Amino acid sequence: MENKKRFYITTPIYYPSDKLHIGHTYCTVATDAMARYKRLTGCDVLFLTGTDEHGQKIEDKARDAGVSPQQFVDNIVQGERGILDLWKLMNISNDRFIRTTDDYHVSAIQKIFKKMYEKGDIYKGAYKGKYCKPCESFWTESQLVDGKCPDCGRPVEDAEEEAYFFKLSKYADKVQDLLENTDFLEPKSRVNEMVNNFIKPGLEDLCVSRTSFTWGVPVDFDPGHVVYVWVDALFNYTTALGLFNDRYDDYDKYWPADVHFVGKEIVRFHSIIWPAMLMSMEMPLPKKVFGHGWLLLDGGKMSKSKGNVVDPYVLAEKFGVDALRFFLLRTFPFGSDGNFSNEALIGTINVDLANDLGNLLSRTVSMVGKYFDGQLPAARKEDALDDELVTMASGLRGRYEEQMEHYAFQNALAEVFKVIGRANKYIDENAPWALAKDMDANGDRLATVMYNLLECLRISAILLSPFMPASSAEILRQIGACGCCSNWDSAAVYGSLRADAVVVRGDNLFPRIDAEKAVAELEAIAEQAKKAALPALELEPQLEEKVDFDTFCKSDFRAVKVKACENVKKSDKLLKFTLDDGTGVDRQILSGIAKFYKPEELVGKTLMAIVNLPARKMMGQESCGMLISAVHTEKGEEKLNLLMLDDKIPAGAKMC
Ligand code: ME8
Repeated sequence: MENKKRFYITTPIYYPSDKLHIGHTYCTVATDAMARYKRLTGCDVLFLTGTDEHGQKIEDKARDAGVSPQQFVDNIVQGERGILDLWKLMNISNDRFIRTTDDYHVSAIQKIFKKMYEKGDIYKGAYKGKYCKPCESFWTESQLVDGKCPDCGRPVEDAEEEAYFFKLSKYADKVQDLLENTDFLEPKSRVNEMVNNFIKPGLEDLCVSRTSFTWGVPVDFDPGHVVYVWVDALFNYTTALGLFNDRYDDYDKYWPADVHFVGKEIVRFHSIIWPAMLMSMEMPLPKKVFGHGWLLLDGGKMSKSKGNVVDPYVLAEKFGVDALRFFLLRTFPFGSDGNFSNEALIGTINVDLANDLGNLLSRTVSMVGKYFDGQLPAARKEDALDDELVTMASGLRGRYEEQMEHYAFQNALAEVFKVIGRANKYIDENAPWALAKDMDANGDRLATVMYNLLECLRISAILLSPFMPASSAEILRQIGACGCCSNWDSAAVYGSLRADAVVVRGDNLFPRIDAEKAVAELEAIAEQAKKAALPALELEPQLEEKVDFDTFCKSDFRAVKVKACENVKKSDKLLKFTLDDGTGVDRQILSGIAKFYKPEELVGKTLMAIVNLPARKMMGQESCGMLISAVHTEKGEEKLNLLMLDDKIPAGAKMC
């Protein structure tokens, strides 16, 4: 054990603010495949995942749900169909699971914070800036994009409070050097993004404590402050090994990590803030941060609030855990974004698993059963027809390893499926059914053909085992491979399967899916989930009083087009609209909606207005009519949406 190469790999620790979706599952499955691959190659692997449970977002959600923050996160982490259940279902082989609310982690974070403070790298100041609540990120004005969070595009809020700061600026040059001159961050394309967007414009010191909420690790030497959630979260990778705590004691053994797998939007935290803090702590840096892409849905990010998340439970239960794991890593290049669709999932299952792998297995196993009663004879007769297949299968482990060492899961799987495809073609070329017609003359040749097929299946199953652990084990069982010819070494030695291996027929591993039916079922489930995700609206009570029809008909509703729109001076409520109402004379309407819209967002839009109200003056300006909006309250907050019409509708069109 002591001589084994160590490999420490981590996933991000997930926010238990909502149930996890397929995007989160993607990263954990990738990490699991890498951990299993490294174990297969003989490494002593530590695979860590966990949950990042502090922060204002969780505190707010718990309040909305009427429970304590701890109860809230407990439910999402360990409740029914929670995060732990999901990883169990997905056959995730993590060795450790950290929760940032665990006592040992909390006290270790306090010590880490104090150490950086005592060193002078954390100092007290006043924080004034912008805060994105969903991302738990502070931004300066200059970092905002169109006034919004540069990561998620959502509105930010003003924040001002006494706070501690980490001297991130002090480490800017060293971090830039790390990014530009080492392989610390991959894929390489992410390096330019980090250096050009964040380091070159000037790294500012980072606000690392908050006083406006309490759900976090308390700064023990200054009550009222809680540690910024990202400081708390990033150090999980080391507290889970025993840094500043007695819970574990293998920090020296496993740190520095070999690789942190992280999604692209949190590369900034892992490749700038994390190394800078480790430098401050005088700790070794992780060997690599790999920033993977997102799974998109209809070209956009999945999000609970959009109601477009894909539920991994539904897919795993419907198509099988291994099929889902396989699909995720076979279909999308790990470093780039990929579009998730039910059609793509079903297509991959039908083509790769049912047609290619499943068929190869069931044909081979049934032919060995039919022609040899499940056990091959020892006699052989080789042929030039075997050469290409045997050469391909013999070199497969090397080609696969080359790709896996670069985290290129998709390419590694493509190599395996080239051999599987070639083996299926080999069946057709050799037509075993024809050979079987004269067993006296062709028995030895038929045994050779069958043996080559079993060998291709054996080597493929070993190499597929990090991706599809249960199915691979079943393939090895069906082809009669014993432990010594199911391991990593034997995957490089063609001919390792015993000549007289006993083959047993088993279940069809990957049944073909009726795509049309399955897609319709999934769409119905998604529709239901979308409805369930819609926020409960607090609507204005409906009026009981009736208006007679003639009175109603007197109201003149028209389509109007916004020619210009601006804020009214000295008013933080009013917007002034110059509108084309189809009469050829501009109409001016003032509307108290500045809180909800920026003027420039509305220019060119087609809106609905009532145009025969008597003119009235607001802030000294005349308003001729009223724009129609929908209003409601959501979680106590007023919401307003202008009624927008199709731009094809001409200005002046009457609404009736
Ligand atoms: O970021 N496709 O937690 P998180 C691919 N707590 N990956 C996705 C994805 C998608 N559609 N959606 C989310 C956090 N992810 C922090 C991490 S680590 C010290 C702290 C990935 O639950 C996302 O990119 O919001 C991230 O890597 C991970 O899920 C966890 O996201």
